[in-house]
This record gives sequence, structure tokens and C-alpha cells, in this order.
Amino acid sequence: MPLQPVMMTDQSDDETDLGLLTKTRPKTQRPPRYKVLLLNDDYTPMEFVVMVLERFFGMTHAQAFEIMLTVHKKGLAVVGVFSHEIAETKVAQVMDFARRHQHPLQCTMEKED
Ligand code: TYC
Repeated sequence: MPLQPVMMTDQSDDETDLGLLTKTRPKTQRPPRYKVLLLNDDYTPMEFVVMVLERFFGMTHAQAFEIMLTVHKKGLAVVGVFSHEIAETKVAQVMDFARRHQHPLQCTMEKED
């Protein structure tokens, strides 16, 4: 952790004591966040993807439809950003739901920059 010089307000530099001290200021770490990505494919029905986005990502029908179309046109989209544990759970829920319905829909996660 970097040492930061701190100027004391009650001492000036012309005192024998130079008025400088070093305090350690531990950097507080924010936990990393993870983007959950939905990938396009040629077979999963659009209505199924909309249902997934409503069910697991709390989107309205209109939001879900818009994001589904983005994935369809661009190939993928970020559908949410979460802690590692929540992101992992979302990916598992989507992958399990898709598998149970025999759709090849893919959902992945990646660490945010
Ligand atoms: N491309 C699919 C189709 O035309 C629809 C689709 C959208 C599939 C988004 C996956 O993540 C996806 N039926």
C-alpha cells in the first residue's frame, strides 16, 4: 500500500519538527463485478429468449424483447452485471432452463474491466 505524506495543519515547516508524517491508508478493495452475456444462435426461438430475460433478469416484456433483438442482431449482449456468486447462479439457471427445453441457448459470464 502506498505511503502518503500528510501535512499537519497545526505544525509548520519552520518548526524543528518538519511537520510531515506518513500515514498508511489501506486501499479499500471493491469486490469484482461480472457481466452476464447472452449469445445468439440460429435455433432458440425468440419468444423463449424473451421469457428467459423476464424470468431470470427481472425485465419487462418490452425490455426483454429489445435485449433479445440486440442479441439476435449483434451476436451477444450484456444482460446484467452482478457479484461472482449471483452471476454464476444466473448463468446456471439460464443454461439449465435452456437444456431442459432442448434449446442451444448459451449464457456466459466475464469479469468487468
Ligand atoms: N437468433 C434466434 C432466432 O432467430 C433468436 C435468438 C435471440 C436466439 C437471442 C438466441 O440469445 C439469443 N430464432
